[in-house]
Amino acid sequence: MKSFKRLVALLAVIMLVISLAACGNGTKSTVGQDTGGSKESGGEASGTTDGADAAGDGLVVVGFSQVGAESDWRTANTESMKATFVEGNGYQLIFDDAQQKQENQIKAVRNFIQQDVDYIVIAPVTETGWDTVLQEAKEAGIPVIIVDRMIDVSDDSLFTAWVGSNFLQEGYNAVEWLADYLESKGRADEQINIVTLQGTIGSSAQIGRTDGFAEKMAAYPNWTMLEKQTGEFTQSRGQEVMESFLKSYDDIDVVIAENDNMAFGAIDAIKAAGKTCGPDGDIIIVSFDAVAAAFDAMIAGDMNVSIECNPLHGPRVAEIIQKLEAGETVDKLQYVDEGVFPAETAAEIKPTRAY
Ligand code: GYE
Repeated sequence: MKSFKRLVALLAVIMLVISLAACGNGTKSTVGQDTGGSKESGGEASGTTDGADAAGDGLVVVGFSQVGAESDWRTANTESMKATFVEGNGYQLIFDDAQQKQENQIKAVRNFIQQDVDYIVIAPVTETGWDTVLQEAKEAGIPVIIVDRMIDVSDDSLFTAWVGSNFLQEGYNAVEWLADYLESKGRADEQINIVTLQGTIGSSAQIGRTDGFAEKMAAYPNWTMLEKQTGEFTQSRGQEVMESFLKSYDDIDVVIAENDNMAFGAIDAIKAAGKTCGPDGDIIIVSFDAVAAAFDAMIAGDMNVSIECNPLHGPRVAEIIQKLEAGETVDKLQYVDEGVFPAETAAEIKPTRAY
C-alpha cells in the first residue's frame, strides 16, 4: 500500500511538473499565508478553498482537521501547525476547527478529498469511527497523517503515520510522582482519597491517562478512587465537575485533572468552597499538559505537578511530509519524549518553555 501511495505521489509530482511547464513559468501564484478555506469557528467543514488546487502553484496542500479550541494545549498545537504550514515553507494549509465534534471532522475530511489536497492531517477527537471516511481518502490516493490522539481502525493502511504522545506512560508518570510525593511527606501509609476529572471520553488522551493511572495505582491499596467524571478537557466543565465532587465528598486528598485547563477550573472550585490546594494546601493537584499557565499556577502555589504533553507537532508532521515527498519511508508511529514538572521546579523551568 505504501508503494501504491508513493506511486500516486510520484504521478502527482510528474503532473505538477508538466502543468508548470505548460504554464510557461514555474513561479508560485500568490496564495494567502493562512488558508483560503480556514473556518476557525464554524462547525461546518471548510468552505471556500481559493488556491487549493495543488497543480497551479507548486505548494503542497495540507488539509488539517483540528479537534477544536478547548484548551491551552490545543491552542499551542494549532499555532504550531499554522506556523509550520505556511507558503514560505512551500505549503498551503486548509484549517478546519471541528469544535470537539467528530461529525464535523468527517465532513472536513470529505471536503479535503473533494478539494484533492495532497495530504490530510487529522487530530482526531475520539479513537473510533474513522474506517469509512479514511477508506474514502485511501481510494482517492491521499495520504493521511494522524497527530496527537490515536485512531482505532480495522486496517492500519488507512493512515500513513501517526505522531503524538504516549498517554499511558503519562498516566504511569502521574502515579509515580504521587507515590514519591506522599512518601516524601510521610503519608505513604495514609488512606488517600482521589477524584479524577477525565478528558473527552473515548479520546486517546483520556483513555491512556485514565488507564495508566488505574493500572499503576493498583499497587497502592491505601489509595481509593472516589469518582471519575469527564470535564471535557475544558476549564468551565472542570470547575463544574469539581464543584459537584466537593459537594459529594468532604475528604478529597488528591485531584487528578487529565489536563491543565480542567485543573484551573478545579482550583477555582476548591477556593470557592473555602478549601486550599497545592503544596501547602488541603488538596493535591496533579495535572497533565504542562502549558505555560500551569507553571504560573505552580508558582502561585495552587498546583503540585503537571505531567508534560508536547503539542508542537507542526515541524514533526512537516518532516513526515518532506520524507514522503522525497519518496522515503517514514516510521508508522512516532512518540514524543516528555517529562514531569513538579511545583518546586516551576520557577526555574518556566522561562525555558515554548508553550
Ligand atoms: O491534553 C488536552 C487537549 O489530546 C493531548 O487534548 C491532547 C489533549 C490535551 O484538549 O489539553
